Amino acid sequence: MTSSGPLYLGFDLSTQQLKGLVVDDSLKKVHEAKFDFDADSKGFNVNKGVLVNEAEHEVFAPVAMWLQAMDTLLARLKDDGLDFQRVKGISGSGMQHGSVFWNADAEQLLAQLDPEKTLQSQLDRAFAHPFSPNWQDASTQKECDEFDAILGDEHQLANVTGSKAHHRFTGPQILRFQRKYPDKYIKTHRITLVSSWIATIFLGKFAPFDISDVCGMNLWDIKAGNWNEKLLELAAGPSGVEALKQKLGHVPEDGGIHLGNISKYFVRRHGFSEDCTIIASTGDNPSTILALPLRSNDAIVSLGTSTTFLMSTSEYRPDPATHFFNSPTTPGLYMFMLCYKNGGLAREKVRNAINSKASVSDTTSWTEFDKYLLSTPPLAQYDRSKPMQLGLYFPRPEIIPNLPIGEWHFEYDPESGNLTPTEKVPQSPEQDARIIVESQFLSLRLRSRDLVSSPAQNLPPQPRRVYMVGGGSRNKAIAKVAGEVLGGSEGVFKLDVGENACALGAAYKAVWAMERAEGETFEELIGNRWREEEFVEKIADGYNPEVWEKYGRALKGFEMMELRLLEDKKQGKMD
Ligand code: XUL
Repeated sequence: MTSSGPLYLGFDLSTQQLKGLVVDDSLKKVHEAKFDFDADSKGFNVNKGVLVNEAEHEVFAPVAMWLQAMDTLLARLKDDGLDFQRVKGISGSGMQHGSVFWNADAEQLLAQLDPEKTLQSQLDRAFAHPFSPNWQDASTQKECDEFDAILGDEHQLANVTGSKAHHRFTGPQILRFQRKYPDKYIKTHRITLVSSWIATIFLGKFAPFDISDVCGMNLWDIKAGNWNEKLLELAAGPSGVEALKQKLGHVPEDGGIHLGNISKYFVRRHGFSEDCTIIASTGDNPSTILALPLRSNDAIVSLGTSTTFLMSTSEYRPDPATHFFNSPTTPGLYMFMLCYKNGGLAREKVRNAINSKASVSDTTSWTEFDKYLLSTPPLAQYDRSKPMQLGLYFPRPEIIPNLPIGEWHFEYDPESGNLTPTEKVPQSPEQDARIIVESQFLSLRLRSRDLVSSPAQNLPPQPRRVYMVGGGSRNKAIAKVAGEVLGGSEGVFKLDVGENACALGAAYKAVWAMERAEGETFEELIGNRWREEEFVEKIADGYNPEVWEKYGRALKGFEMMELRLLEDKKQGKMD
């Protein structure tokens, strides 16, 4: 790269922050900046980036706050020394499923932005509804039941759209919006996802959904490559399918499509080059798998506010318990995903209890948590005559499995198969550190076991590599346990910019879209430029036959525990 070489800018609009990350054409990160919604935004009163209406289980974010964040973030990138003139391509990553409802004035407002004024001051009038339903929203149970039923059952819906109905998916959200706010729905001229919202802002006109993120709506028929009419009809309500189709727009097949040049507003206000190209933006999870040239049988574990487990695969094997999406870049490949609502916040709760008991002054320190995580034996089983300790920790209603807020503990004897409920672990909260981390990884192992294959001769099916990304990837103790539970014949790795994987994936998508040769896949282009020694670090060993087998025995008890709790829920034993 020369100091005048091209640069590529990736944005990541996630639950708690907006980030911008810039790479050069050798994939090296050269700039980054962030805007934290709780700490930096003014006038929105959000907590962890969102607002909550407990009574209706609604979770949503003010769209104007994202505009404010974008105004500030661009200034911060400038302060970081970014020469906007060199930015050749921009793409984005948006938290999945969230929708933005634009009004009929939006098109004109976007096209005529005054470079003397901020985005927030001009575009806060562009929305039919000021809030974007967030992926943590759980207000759509009724609508989900209708979505699951309309094609026959949840299996059929998963076959067609890649997922059964989920509260957060955009189709059920649109259905509820349309019923709750019929006037606002009629006034909605266009609906964007968070990802296409980013592209829209920079393009200065409506950007389409991308071929991967559209699979997070429960509306898109993945195999047919089109909207499913029955599902659209359900979501659209009285104003009909055609009106909804117009609000949704068309979906280009090519994830690397050049949507157009950057809006003049950014050229005049920030000094971007006129020919800077806007590339389709995708969801945060599809973007994460673009942060490296992922091979099949490698797995990514993203430890953020949510926990997600991602693999790239050529097999489309939908199941109501999992998700399949189109690859954001490569036709014929799919992204397999597991998504949990309880991740970082649940671990933090245990950490806080440990720190409070030990009177640690820095309440956010992980030192004590890690100490107990590593000193407690697997499954808190000190010798084989004792039962294994299993537990589930859900400070938020969980998706996998579908259980309400709660914490449950069981003892499991793998010899007899006996599973006995208990109040808590023998030494709480210290041993909870081990049990909560194990429980999160056991759930991943349980649900990905049919998708992984043997990575080398004589090895049982397991991932070849486990890559850790997201805020939790900083924690090497957690990485060690991830390897013990999940395996990983080559080990557990951390990306150099693992905490910004989504933004990095977006920037790489822009590199690929702008620099690909005819027919060159994302994996080929990024694979050729990838510098393993510089970009990844091995942080834990991965497969250890003895411990891995032990967790294999625990898996049966873990599955029984979940089934028993689901049965209790069905019988009304939980409120
Ligand atoms: C995925 C999901 C979350 C969000 C926010 O289905 O809901 O992972 O994308 O990260």
